[in-house]
Amino acid sequence: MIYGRSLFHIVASLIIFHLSGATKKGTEKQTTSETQKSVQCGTWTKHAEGGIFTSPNYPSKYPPDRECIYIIEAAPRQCIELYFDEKYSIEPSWECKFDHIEVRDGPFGFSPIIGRFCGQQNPPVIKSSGRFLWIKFFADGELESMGFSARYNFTPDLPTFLGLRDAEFQ
Ligand SMILES: [Ca+2]
Repeated sequence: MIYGRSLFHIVASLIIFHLSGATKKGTEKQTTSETQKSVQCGTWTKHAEGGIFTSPNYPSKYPPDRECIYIIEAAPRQCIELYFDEKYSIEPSWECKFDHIEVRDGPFGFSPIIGRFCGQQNPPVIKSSGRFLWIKFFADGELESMGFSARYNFTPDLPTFLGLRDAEFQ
């Protein structure tokens, strides 16, 4: 009798486990067809004094199905420094395949990738090698979180405090 009951319990657990597995698979399927569904958002920004941009609704939860592209442009001979606020949370997932931020060193979605970020720990300070940073925020169809706030400012692209460095470039 006891054996039968615990067997029932195990079977029930397996069914629940299977169901939650199926839900995640459903999410994955949705992710592949995300491009038609996602709402576009984001900005192209080049305020000389720097600025701030955030995920939609920050610090409240971002909505599902979003793809925001932020492009930061510095003046000639300037680079960009990007800082993420500690109040940061993006749905964690293996290799950030669900919600994520992607940062690229250039003006395009095919520029060299600097990093892909999600989870509870805000990304480290990011520096561009040139005048542009391309940043994408992506949210899939379920499980939303607080999102991010990022601050950027511009710095000269050559370290002027090092005479030695200047000599290298001549
Ligand atoms: Ca999500």
